[in-house]
Amino acid sequence: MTAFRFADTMLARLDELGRISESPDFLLRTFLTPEQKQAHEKVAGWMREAGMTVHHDAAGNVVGRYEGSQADAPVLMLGSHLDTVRNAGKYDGMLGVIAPIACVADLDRRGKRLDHAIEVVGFVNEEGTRFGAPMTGSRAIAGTFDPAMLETKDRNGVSMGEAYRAFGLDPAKIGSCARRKGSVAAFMELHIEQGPVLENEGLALGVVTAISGARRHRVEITGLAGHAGTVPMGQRQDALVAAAEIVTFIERRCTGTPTLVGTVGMMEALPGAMNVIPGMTRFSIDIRAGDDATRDAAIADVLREIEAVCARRNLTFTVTELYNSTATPCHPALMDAVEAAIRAQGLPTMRLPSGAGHDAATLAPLCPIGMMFMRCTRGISHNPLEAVLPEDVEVATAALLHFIENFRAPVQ
Ligand code: HGY
Ligand code: MN
Ligand code: MN
Repeated sequence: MTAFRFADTMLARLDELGRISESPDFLLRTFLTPEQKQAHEKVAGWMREAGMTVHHDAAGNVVGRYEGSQADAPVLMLGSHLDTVRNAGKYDGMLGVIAPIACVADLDRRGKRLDHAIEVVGFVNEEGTRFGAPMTGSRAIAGTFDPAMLETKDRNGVSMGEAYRAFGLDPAKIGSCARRKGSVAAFMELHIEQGPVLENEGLALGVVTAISGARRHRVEITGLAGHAGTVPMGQRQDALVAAAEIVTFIERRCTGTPTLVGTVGMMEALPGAMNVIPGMTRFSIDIRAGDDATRDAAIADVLREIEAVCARRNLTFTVTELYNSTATPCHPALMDAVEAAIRAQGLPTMRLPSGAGHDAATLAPLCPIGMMFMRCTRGISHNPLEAVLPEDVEVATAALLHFIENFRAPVQ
């Protein structure tokens, strides 16, 4: 063990959370599961050890609070998500919860209180892995949760609303999580970069300038299941071949435009037998860009292509939009404060945009937002190969503590 002030405990905790999984073979911790409950209870214990009071809000977020000297001063909120993608790494999200807890624990050890309270939030369902619709916890706090998302279903046909009730929460109360505008001075999120830029530049930490806007759709194409051996090639209504044409169109359309990316991450061919022509396919579309106009133009072209392919092949289709987030700038004063905090560690830094979505973007309607990026090895994320350097964890936490102790509420 080294003599780090923060990193040893933090990495041990991140390993502990990394072992709370729905699968024995890979990390998977999704929304409204026993594993969510287990992870949140562990985090709640660490929050209490750090001198915070803890509550679980109606959306399922775990919220730690470290009081300030002025009870009604707008709070400085920090945090990130505790849920994961399938076959995840153990730093995406979790780092941004464990680090501010370590900062508050340090303040508590020194008996230091700020004028305002500090809140650390472990958000639920930032990824949308189980139901497709993401950002549930941060939307609840921002007051932008859309109850229609309660109708989205997981792969077993369980709706988000049913899952809430089975978990012991009343989805009708999610609206009570919404914070009053002006009650939160700012939201700050530490997150791994999930890309190669910082590592390529030899930098441990970066200042996030803006967060890309993403839109997610679920597509269902219906043709006619048939016998693989008897239906002539020219008489098929093959839903999977149509989907394949659309997937390659998405790649072509999203290649060559800076910041524009398109991904089909999930694909189901039904009924799913080797000797049956797929009568139905269900797949996801995730398209994002640094600006909404670029993204929306690509999506319009993709939707036209879906219509054209299905018309040509005598198929029907439905498209459901699950998520639509706008490209979100970080607050200039918070960017400056993050930069100052990084430089106070004696480090060079840079400003860079985030291609990944984050809870911070969802909170922008509520309060000024800022993000600090930390290098991750080879920029790999959403993959168990996700890795960080202990010394980066140490200096990121020291910089975050500097940000917290020098925080001045930006003008809203
Ligand atoms: O999809 C994203 O950008 C994030 O990991 N939820
Ligand atoms: Mn992620
Ligand atoms: Mn994340």
